[in-house]
Amino acid sequence: MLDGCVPWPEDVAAKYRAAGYWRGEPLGMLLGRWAEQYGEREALVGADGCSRVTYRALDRWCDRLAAGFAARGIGAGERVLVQLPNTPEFVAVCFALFRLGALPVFALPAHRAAEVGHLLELSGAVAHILPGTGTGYDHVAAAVEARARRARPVQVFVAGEAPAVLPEGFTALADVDGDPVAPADVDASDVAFFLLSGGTTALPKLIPRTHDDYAYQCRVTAGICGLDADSVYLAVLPAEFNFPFGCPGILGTLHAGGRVVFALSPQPEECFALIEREHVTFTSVIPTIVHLWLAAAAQGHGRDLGSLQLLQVGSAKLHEELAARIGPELGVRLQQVFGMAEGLLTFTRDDDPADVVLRTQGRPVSEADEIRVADPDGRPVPRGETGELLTRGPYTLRGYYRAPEHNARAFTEDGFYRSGDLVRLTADGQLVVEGRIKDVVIRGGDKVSATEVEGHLGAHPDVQQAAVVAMPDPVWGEKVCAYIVPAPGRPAPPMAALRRLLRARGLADYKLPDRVEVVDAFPLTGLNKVDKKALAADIAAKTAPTRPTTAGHGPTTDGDTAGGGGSAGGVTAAGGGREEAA
Ligand code: OOB
Repeated sequence: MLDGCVPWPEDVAAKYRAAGYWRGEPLGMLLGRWAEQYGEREALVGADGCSRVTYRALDRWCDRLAAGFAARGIGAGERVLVQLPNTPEFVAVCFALFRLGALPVFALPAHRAAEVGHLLELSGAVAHILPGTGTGYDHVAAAVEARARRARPVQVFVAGEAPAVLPEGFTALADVDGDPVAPADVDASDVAFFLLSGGTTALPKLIPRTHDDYAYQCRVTAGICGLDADSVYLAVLPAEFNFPFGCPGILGTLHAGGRVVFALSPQPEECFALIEREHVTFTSVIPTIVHLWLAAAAQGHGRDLGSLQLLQVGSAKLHEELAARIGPELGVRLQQVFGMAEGLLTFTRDDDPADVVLRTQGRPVSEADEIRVADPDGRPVPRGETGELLTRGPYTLRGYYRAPEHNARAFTEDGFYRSGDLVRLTADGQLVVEGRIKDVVIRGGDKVSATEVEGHLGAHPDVQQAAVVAMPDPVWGEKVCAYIVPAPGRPAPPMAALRRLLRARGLADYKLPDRVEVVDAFPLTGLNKVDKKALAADIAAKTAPTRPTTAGHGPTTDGDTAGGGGSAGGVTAAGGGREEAA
């Protein structure tokens, strides 16, 4: 296995192979098989409806792209940062790299210089594939600037519409082409790509996913969702995210011979038009998008959504009241999905009673998934009681990439991953998410590490100390609230200034504080740590619809309301925000 990754113990791996979970089939080879099976059927459709790619064409496209990458020195074991919008090109790039045994490292299009720089560094990537013009952010200009500062320059490939003249070291993805070469000898038990962790640490960790484990995940979830060649999947969430990529999402649909349609934004105008035009049968979204779509449905959108059968909702807690509106108001079957880039997935099932679908996050997708609900000492709690979710199984990692110290804390000695989620199991084994102990804000579906944002806020000269907590929000579930203790004798910086600072430091927009609270001192726990629970309770009380505000100097919004943008393609459900100039 790739250096820096933690393999499953040999006896466990042998068990997964014997049970048929791991079949020794590399993902690049699977595409070849799908092309033989499904030939001239359509595999991918771009949002504009003009780019339509059959299985056979996709197979050829990947071969030529792989040859072009190989000619530019990209080979087996090398890492490539992939940061692309939802387009057919994204899939072609992934499979071209899989065929070479090169490893995509998935970044979100919303990521900026700070995240991109860290990921290039941590992964040791030799190349970065990024979007051209028309995405609302100049990724090319940012890459030019970053290149000047970087000790080790990487090749840059520009997808979509590339500027007419590209700087030295930049290549238009459209020019990457070559006559197919013999595919690399890829071991399916080795790493195929890296997903990003939803970060408890200041900087995201890389999650190695193997060909074997991911192929299994796609197959098993496609089976549960009943996918077949008539399935049409709408990729609404950013494709680099585990949920749309393979739960069953894009890869699960291709495995079944169905069609994948790409949406460039989660806005109902775009998505409903695509559902109608392409007869979409299923999609996966976050609760914030459910809010958006229900609001549009209530207003009457004039689109025929009759083809849509299944709506998977996950990545953040779906409240029962919202869940209950999905069937009646959108005319689709709801499936709750709890998941993590690290592995474990739980789904509610087609034949579950309404109660289970509306109130639980379902049960594991694999009979080999092991779940332990543990107390703070790691001892299992009795069934029905809440504790931390620990898990291991045939598609759950055994260690983050190049992170031995963190791994020692994040995994038990017997290989269970400590998720940081607080859950309970119902009498019939359904998982219910009750909260979390990890220091993460789940904004829409985006995971924001409190530690990361606190570090950047602390860089402001007028900030003595910062603490970031989740603030309840009716549409986003949670938003980012920063508590600030100003430097002695200094005025508290206004929120707009803090947001500008974080942006200038290259942080993705979805991590910027939505609200800033100024206090003289932080409440402390018995162990003299900042009592974040107390801060979270304070902001919850202040933002509760009926209760008056309490302590503190109050928010420093000074007329500046944070925008609603999320990485989920610019969800603006919370709307009504005026954004300060960048
Ligand atoms: C998905 O993956 P990540 O890696 O972005 O985030 C994982 C975390 C979980 O540990 C949990 O804290 C939270 O997101 N989460 C949920 C949830 N699904 C995920 N919290 C409450 N309810 C849910 N249904 O978010 C992800 C990956 C694959 C499929 C679906 C979601």
